Amino acid sequence: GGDGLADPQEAEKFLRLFHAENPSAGPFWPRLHQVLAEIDAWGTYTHTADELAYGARVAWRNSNRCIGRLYWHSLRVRDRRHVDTAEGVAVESVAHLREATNEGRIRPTITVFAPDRPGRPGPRILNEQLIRYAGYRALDGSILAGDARNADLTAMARRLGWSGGPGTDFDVLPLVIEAGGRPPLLATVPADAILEVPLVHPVFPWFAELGLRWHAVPAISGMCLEIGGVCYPCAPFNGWYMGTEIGARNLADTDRYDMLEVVARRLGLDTSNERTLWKDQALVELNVAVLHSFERAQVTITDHHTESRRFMSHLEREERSGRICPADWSWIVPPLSGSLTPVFHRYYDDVQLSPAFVHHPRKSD
Ligand code: HEM
Ligand code: NRG
Repeated sequence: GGDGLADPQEAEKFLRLFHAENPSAGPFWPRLHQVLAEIDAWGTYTHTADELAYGARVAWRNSNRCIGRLYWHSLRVRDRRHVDTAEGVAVESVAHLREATNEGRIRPTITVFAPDRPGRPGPRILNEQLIRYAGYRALDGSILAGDARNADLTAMARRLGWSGGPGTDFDVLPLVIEAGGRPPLLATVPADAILEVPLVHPVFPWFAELGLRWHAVPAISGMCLEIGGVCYPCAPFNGWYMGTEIGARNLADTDRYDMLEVVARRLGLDTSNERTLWKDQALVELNVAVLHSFERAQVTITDHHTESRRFMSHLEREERSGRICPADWSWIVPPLSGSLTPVFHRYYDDVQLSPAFVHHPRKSD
């Protein structure tokens, strides 16, 4: 839990799973006794490199909200448990971005930093993702530029001494990293570690003039990786985007970039009445632009039709392996054309298995 103590029952459950699914890993009982003795002596224990890698992959497999789990087995695991300083986390997070970005051929990757131990909490990245766009809030609370979702973190970074970016809608925030009980460190992510895609439309030349862009890699840094009772509070991971995350949420939600009306106007749609379905039409064109632009830039991205079919194969494969595959319908069904995808037309078990990724309480306020 939060105190850095590892629950011996959670440790045993994980070791059973690890040895059941990895018969070549050696005998279970000696390892269990070793781990229980470690917990007795220190309140926690140290995973082997194989246990860590497997635990991280199974945490992905157990992510009920993730539609992208078919390739859970191929997650690249960077074992950086010896890194526990804010400077070290900054350097290795940037290295993670470079390796994961791979010039657009994105590689699903996780970097695992030092765990919580009794009396010695591990480091923390306060940003929700390694790459996030600043949101600049005026005194009256309105948003002057950027991503409103990150306005709290932006304000926090400024309190800590960040002078702010140029003030565009797409200024990348510095990393805000806590470690060793010291005040948070601000670390700039170098521009050449951030791949971005300018958005254009395959048919409408005016679309490029909107000046929209998005970063190539979604790298979640605000979740704790829990394996066998041990919490790794700093374990940024990434896969690649599904187009709807950008086109149907980040750029479309009214409390994010809120672009539908602008797009609809440029399309010449009748926006006087919702029943013309101008929002729906604009939403489709925005999503067409996202998929087209990433493809043009040779950056890995998936569409919601393909990914839904892959997820159905994943479900089938898991069931054939004798496992249940828990899922959260409300997160799995894409936010665009839900009923056109097979994932819409059924329900799922939604139990929480372990290992798991768990949200930290938001700390940026
Ligand atoms: C959530 C797709 C890789 C763990 C999601 C969501 C999508 C998605 C569409 C829902 C996001 C939302 O609605 O905001 C994908 C795709 C991947 C991928 C296409 C490509 C390989 C990964 C990897 C991990 C992971 C590598 C972990 C190792 C998660 C978790 C969530 C999630 C924990 C829930 C996040 C939250 O609660 O905010 N994924 N994912 N995914 N994914 Fe994946
Ligand atoms: N919707 C968020 C990202 C959430 C996770 N999505 C992934 N994860 N694709 C956004 O930035 O739009 N992943 O690890 O690939």
